[in-house]
This record gives sequence, structure tokens and C-alpha cells, in this order.
Amino acid sequence: MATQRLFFALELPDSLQQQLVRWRAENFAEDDGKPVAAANLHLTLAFLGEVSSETSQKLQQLAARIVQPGFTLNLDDAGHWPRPGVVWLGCQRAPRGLLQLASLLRAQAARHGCAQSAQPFHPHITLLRNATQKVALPARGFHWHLEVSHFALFSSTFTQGRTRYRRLARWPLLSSAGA
Ligand code: 2AM
Repeated sequence: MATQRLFFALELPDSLQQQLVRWRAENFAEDDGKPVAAANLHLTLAFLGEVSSETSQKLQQLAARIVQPGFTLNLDDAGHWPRPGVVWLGCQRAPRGLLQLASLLRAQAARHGCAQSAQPFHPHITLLRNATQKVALPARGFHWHLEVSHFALFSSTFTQGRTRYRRLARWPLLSSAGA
């Protein structure tokens, strides 16, 4: 049976991806880790792993029924997880809308056989991978705002030494003006 490696995530606009890449180049050393390509910068809501097209269809139907207001993401925190070798950008205070959306998607995924990590959800954008040595993090004071109005399902493939993400579907959140 054909499967695909899938995950639900928030997309970042191209302009923000470019700003983050510039900031990363200015604030991290080249040997800190392997930079994630600009187009691959995203915030994962729920990782599904390898799933059948049947499960993918079912989870997409459920995603289409989600009714939740949009929210503002304040990207003002950074950290380093040496064990998985990840340097990330995140929020000092995650918005409630983000936590609710991720929790719903993760619960729906779990009910359809997609094992979910036992670790609490820590929303983050991975900036560097293979960062297993000590990394000097930039001092706080950086800050980007992102108005989140959609969430999306992506597939992930690894070919010719490159990870590629492809958006398969995208759903709107309610506009905050009406929330
Ligand atoms: P990461 O950036 O913290 O590695 C596509 O691989 C996305 O799914 C990435 O954002 C990645 O998170 C996340 N991901 C990959 N494997 C995962 C797992 N086993 N559990 C949770 N998230 C995972």
C-alpha cells in the first residue's frame, strides 16, 4: 500500500522566510548546524508519519470541518535542543488558538492511528538541524509578528539528498475581525 509522510503545519510567507534566513545568517555561526532551506521553514502542528491515502483523506475531511479563529504568532524566542540537534524559533507565550488547533489535529491524528509524541507540544520553527554541539543563542529582543489565517497539510520527501515539502491542501481559520 502506498503511503506518504505527512504533517499539518503553518506556512510562513515568503517575505518572512527571507527575513528569518538573513537573521539566521547574522546570528549563528556556520558550524552551528545545517540551515533549513528558506522555503522549508514552517511550524508543525501535528506530525502524521507515513500514512495511507485513506487515512490522509479522512484526516483532510476532519481538518476541513475545523472552525477556529485565526491568531497572531509572536516569534520572540529561540532555543537549542542538543539531542535532536535542533535550533528553533518560537514564542515566549504560545497563543491559545495555536495550542487549540494543534491539540485538535493531534487528537484526530492519534484516533486514526498516527502515533503522537509523548512530549508536550512545543510550537517551533526549526532553523538549524544537526546542531548537536554547543550553540550560542542570540540575545532576546528579536520579534516577528505573523497573522495566521490558514493551516495546511504537507507531504515530505527526501530525494537526491534534499528534503522537499509540498502543500497538499490548505484550510482557512475564521478572520479575527469576526472572532
Ligand atoms: P522538527 O522540525 O522539530 O524536526 C516535517 O518533518 C516536520 O515534522 C518537521 O517540522 C519535524 O519537526 C516534524 N517531525 C518529524 N518527525 C517528527 C516526530 N517523530 N514527531 C513530531 N514531529 C516530527
